Amino acid sequence: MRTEEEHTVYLKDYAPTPYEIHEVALKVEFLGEKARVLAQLKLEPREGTPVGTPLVLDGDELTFRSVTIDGAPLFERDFVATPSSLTIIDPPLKPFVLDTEVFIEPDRNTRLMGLYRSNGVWCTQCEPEGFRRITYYLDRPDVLARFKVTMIADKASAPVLLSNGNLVEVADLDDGRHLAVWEDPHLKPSYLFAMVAGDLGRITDSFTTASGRDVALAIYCEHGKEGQCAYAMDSLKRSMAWDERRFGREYDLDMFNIVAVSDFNFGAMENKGLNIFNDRLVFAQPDSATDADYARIESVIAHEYFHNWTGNRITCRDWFQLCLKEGLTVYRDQEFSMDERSRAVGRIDDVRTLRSVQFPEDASPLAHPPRPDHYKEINNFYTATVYEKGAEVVRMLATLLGEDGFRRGMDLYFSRHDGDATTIEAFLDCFAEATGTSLDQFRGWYLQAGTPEVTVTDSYDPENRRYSLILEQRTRPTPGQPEKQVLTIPVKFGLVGPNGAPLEWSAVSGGTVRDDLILLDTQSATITFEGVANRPVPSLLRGFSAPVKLSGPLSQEDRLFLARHDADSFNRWQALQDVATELQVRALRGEPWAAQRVAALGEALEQTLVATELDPQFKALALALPGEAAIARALGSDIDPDAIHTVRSGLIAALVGQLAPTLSRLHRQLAQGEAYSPDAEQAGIRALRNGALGLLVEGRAQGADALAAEQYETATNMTDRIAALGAAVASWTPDAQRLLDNFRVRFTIDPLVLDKWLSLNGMAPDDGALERIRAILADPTFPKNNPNRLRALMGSLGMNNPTQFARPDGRGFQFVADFVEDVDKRNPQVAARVLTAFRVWPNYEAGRRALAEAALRDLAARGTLSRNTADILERTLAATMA
Ligand code: B3K
Ligand code: ZN
Repeated sequence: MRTEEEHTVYLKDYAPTPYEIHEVALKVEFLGEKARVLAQLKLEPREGTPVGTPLVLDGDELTFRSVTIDGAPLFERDFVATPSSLTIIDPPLKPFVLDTEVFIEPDRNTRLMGLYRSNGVWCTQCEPEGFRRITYYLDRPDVLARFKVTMIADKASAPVLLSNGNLVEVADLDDGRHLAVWEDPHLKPSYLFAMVAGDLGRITDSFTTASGRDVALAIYCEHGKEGQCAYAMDSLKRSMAWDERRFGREYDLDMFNIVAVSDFNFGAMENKGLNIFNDRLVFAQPDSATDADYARIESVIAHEYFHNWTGNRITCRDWFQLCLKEGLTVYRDQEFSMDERSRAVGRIDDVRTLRSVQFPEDASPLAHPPRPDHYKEINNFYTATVYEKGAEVVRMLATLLGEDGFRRGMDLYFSRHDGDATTIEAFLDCFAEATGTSLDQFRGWYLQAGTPEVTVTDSYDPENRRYSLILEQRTRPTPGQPEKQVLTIPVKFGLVGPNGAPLEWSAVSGGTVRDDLILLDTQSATITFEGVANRPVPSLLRGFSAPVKLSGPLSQEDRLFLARHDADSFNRWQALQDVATELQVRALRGEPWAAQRVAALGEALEQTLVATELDPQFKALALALPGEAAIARALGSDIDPDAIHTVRSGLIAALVGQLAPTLSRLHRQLAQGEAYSPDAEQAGIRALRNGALGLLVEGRAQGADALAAEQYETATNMTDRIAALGAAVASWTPDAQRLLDNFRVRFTIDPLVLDKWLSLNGMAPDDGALERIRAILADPTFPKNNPNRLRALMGSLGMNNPTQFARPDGRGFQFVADFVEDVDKRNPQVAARVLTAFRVWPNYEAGRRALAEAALRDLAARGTLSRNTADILERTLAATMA
């Protein structure tokens, strides 16, 4: 495999730069297809830098024009300029000013890193290493400087000129051009730099901070979309208020701007004072966005805003520390969404995401710790492990230290490190110091890959009224980490008595137990409770208090008992999931269906559905039985997706046979008359109603297909319409193709709605799926460079279509590999992301395993790949050597 220049970066090699940059003055002229960038850097050798240490600035695809130091041009022997670096051989050993001039080509930038053009609008993406595609720089997060930016563009085509910080000057120039000068008073790393120039509409609002600062808020968007930005604006204001209330954090500039763009490699970016968003995370109106879209917009707006403190004011020393800002900020946005909506439901949702995205990563050849210690391509480490597991680690910290202790640690972190580029160790030190707790062992969570498995057995001695729990932890080896450390695992628990009430105990010994928390910090622990009147049913890992796989001592009866009685709503939900999973795993291992057990699950679901104390959204989650991927995870190896599909369909058909009357009644009764609102309460009712419909269709209940078709036709909002269509497509009913065609015609204009259609095409389980996808990609009108479109279609095929991706004839693997090779030439980040669908390949049964490996090897043999894609491919294939 030939790849771009290759090198591995190691955490142990970290050293500060020999030169510091204090100030940056950029002047950017937007000239048709090109842009001219003049950069003036005020530099100073760091104390101790030896004479003659070269200054090496990063670049990437830059066209060099000129360089001066303190105003004087350099001789050719004094510097080396290439598209990817500028080296000053022997810089002055005192403060000096470096001026450079380069040209760049935003119109040809299909990688969407650096300065590029989306729908005619110039915009930037610099994290992690995009600034070097704009100008020569020390492009790393520990170089903090003050930025002043002058933008010059044609006024008619780019009336809006935005950058970070505050607008300090505007002026009209001759020949129709104008300029804007922006100054950011805060020191920042280059990855937080941003610039937007174009013809955009906007909505405005304002927010007054707790200490009385008036902040002008604006969301910029394509003309005509202003009406779709209201929910994002509302989410922003609620986020600003929440961060003041919950963490005492205020905003620190006079303006806060958000720009929605159509071409963006991921969700959004927290540039200081100028967040840039993928438009799918800004635009919402009831007939094109679903409840889930609204919730996602709320959480990402919050996430990027919260970065202002966790990420921007306090940033990362190096990219190994990425989860210092990402894990912590995901934790904060999860808490925000739970406070704004429902805690119980939010927790289940977050755990579902963790298990479906991060657990598979952690069990794959791509497994890595939340804080990795080496990388070849940092873009490949914006992963579920860094984000979602990173958030779980922070959540465990909060669980261990309690609400007050956690807040004291956060306060210390904010006060001690404001203005720093820092590390995970420094972060943990704040909590250790603020609470007097040693976190040495806890730190292992950041350094170790793999999902720990916690196995629990129990025994009850009625004579002595003694109950014991034996807990053991184990983490399997992951690539590069054959030996694993014992971790500190907080296991929240309760003992539930026969009538459903908590069981008391008089004394507890062995292990560390604090109130409702077992601290498992040894490889195994036996915990004995004295004075326990009856055999309890243990409710373990309440609220999913640690990101582990738990296998407990519970029988099906115990689980169904907890599903009804547990005071912890997470475990009520978990109990039903576990029962459904176990039934399917048994069937897949060749045991005949135990009709009685299925009936008992059906009964428990029925009781859940009619329980008056449970909220509809929770019920909807209970109805969402573990998907095919979850069953595959429970099996672990020798996966045959077709067998899983068959078994799961069998279980659903049996359950629906029992539940159909209740499900139909719910569907009828929960129809909403009032006007659509995205609030959690209404959304919960829709989720339950649509969950009922989905199950009826999946279980092939009589009349269900027609019901779905009818709902599709008569729906008054996108949530209900797409739910009906999705149900038809997922079960590939006789109406599915007709409804899909109808949807395509009905929504020709809105690209974000097109994405929904593309996703459904990507996940359709029928045998015609690949041919349809091939035809979509071959259509000359298909926007083949837009990341949203590509990911909607191909991400969905790779990640949400287990039977067609892993077809037994290997055509699914081949198809995705061909796509990766093609798109890699234009957008390596999209290609690498789609390729990660293969990470599960070692777990397939032998036939599919061989086919998947062949597709990967063939891709490796086929020519030059980007560093992004080559890195994923190499690591994915390394599994064979493990
Ligand atoms: N920090 C950005 C992600 C940048 C991804 C670069 N490949 C968005 C976020 O996490 O908030
Ligand atoms: Zn983030």
